[in-house]
This record gives sequence, C-alpha cells and structure tokens, in this order.
Amino acid sequence: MPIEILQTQPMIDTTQQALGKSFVVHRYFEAADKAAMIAEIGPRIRGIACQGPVSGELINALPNLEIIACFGVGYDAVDVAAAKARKVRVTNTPDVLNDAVAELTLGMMIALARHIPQADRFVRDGRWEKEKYPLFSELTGKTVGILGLGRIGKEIATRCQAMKMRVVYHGRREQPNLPFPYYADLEAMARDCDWLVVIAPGGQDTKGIVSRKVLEALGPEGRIVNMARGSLIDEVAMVEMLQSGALGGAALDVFVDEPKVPQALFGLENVVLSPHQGSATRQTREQMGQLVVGNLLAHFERGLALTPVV
Ligand code: 8YV
Repeated sequence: MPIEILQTQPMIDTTQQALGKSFVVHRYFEAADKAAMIAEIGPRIRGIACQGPVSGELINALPNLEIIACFGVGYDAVDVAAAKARKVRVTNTPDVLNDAVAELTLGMMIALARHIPQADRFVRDGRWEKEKYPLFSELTGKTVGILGLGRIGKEIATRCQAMKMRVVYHGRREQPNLPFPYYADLEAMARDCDWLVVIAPGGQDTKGIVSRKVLEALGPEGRIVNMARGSLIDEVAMVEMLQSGALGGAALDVFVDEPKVPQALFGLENVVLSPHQGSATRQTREQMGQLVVGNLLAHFERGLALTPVV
C-alpha cells in the first residue's frame, strides 16, 4: 500500500518531485474545498509535509497521522501541543541552512551600516556627478549582541568576528566553553551593544522578548537585525522608535504579519527590508527539501526520524 501524505504549502520543484517519488501526495493548499478533501482522504493520511502553519484542528482531523515534517528549522507555525497530545512526531530541517542565514545576516548589517540600497539608487539616479556621497558608519570595532546563540547564532558570531566586531550574547542560559561574554539580562546587553541580532526561535516563549525597554536600551545609535521571527520584537514600538529616531536603524528579514509589512517602514532611510529569505538559496533550499523527504522516509521505513523535535 503506498503511503499517503498531505502537503499543506507549496514547495520547490525538486522537493515536490522527491515527495512524489516516494509517496502519494495530496496537495491540500490547492484544494478548493479543504473540508471535503479531508472528509474524503483524511483517514488515509499518515504524514504531513509543511512549509508553514499546521493547525491543531487539521492534526485532529487526521486520525492516522504519524508525522509532520517541516521545511524549515523553525516550527512555531505548527501546533506542537496538539501533535504531542496525539503522539505525532514533528521534524524540522536544522543545520543545513546555518550558513545561508548567517551570510544574509552579515549582508543585511553591512547594507544598513553602509547604506548599500541607497548607494545603488544614488548612482543609478545620476547623482554621483553632481553631489557628494555622505559618510556612514562601519561594523569594524563595534559590539554586537546576539539574542539566541544557537546553531545559526554561532555562525553569525564567527562572521561578526571576521568583521572585527566584539561579540556578546544572551539566551536562556550561559553556554560552557564559549569565547563570548554572556548577559543574563537582555536589556543590559542591549545597553552595551551597537548592534542587536535576533536569531532565537519564535513561539510563545520568546513573544515580544525584544520589548520597548530593550529597544530603548539599544538607543538612537543602536541597530537591530531580525532574522528569526517577527513575533520576537514589539513591532509597533520598533516602528515608532525608528520614525522618531529613538532607535538608530533596523535590518529586517521577518515581520509580525508577513508578507504584510508595516507601511511606515517604507518611507524610512534607516531601515533595510528583506522578504523572509534567510535560507532562500537554491543550494540550501534543496538540502532542506532532502531533509524533509529523508525524515519522512526514515520514519516510515525505519520508525525513526533524522531530525526530530517532538
Ligand atoms: C523557512 C525559516 O524555510 O527555517 C526557518 O525557520 O524561517 C525559513 O528558512 C521558512 O519559514 C519556510 O518558508
């Protein structure tokens, strides 16, 4: 009997093809009448492949569901409590995206510090021949605080060191044998930093952790970089403070209600915006896809998973 899975969001072509080779794939995201689809095939579904939200309602509508394989390291969009309650395994795609995300983080930082988007427009608009280009700041010699020194955070830290920055970090606990000073208090760290890089997991535990107070501590000369989830930052406070100059600048790859982005950001020069593309290189996305398929195959063939989180 072929194994039937539900695919809840579109995926890149190679992943799509690999899923199709091993499983009967039902494309939930394309179904006009989702309830009718679940009523018909729900009992036959043993796995979900997702690249976005999976609700508790959907999990509970699939009586024979065994595994949810997420395309992404973050799985905050999956109702993990519902999965746990039903003893459904959840997997993610860690490590394969560390370099791509770290690389873009440094790109965003340099773009913000050196005004790369504006510099490009300056040349294209023919202003170079008529005007002097202003002077900006650089990363060299600055202190960067990393919120979430996990697998990606460590890759960012190494790259910041290559930029001759001083690296400090905050997380749930101090980690042994690291060359970077630890701050138990995020606000205290923000006060001592020129840059704050947010790369901790999303979800309820970290919601709003970068509060107005933390942003105030970072201050008018401080810059924030968010490569994690919009939910970690008090976005309303951040936008207000960027407008008033109470916060120096922001490089943002993620937003609370993405792909909707607060309109107020569009008019600001102290902001660099990016469409949640930390891991979005062909090379990395293919490896993430292989890991999604690998997790499903390991589960169904050997009863284990390569990278389980639940
Ligand atoms: C995902 C991400 O690929 O891995 C993550 O957690 O944020 C991205 O790299 C994205 O969420 C899926 O579209």
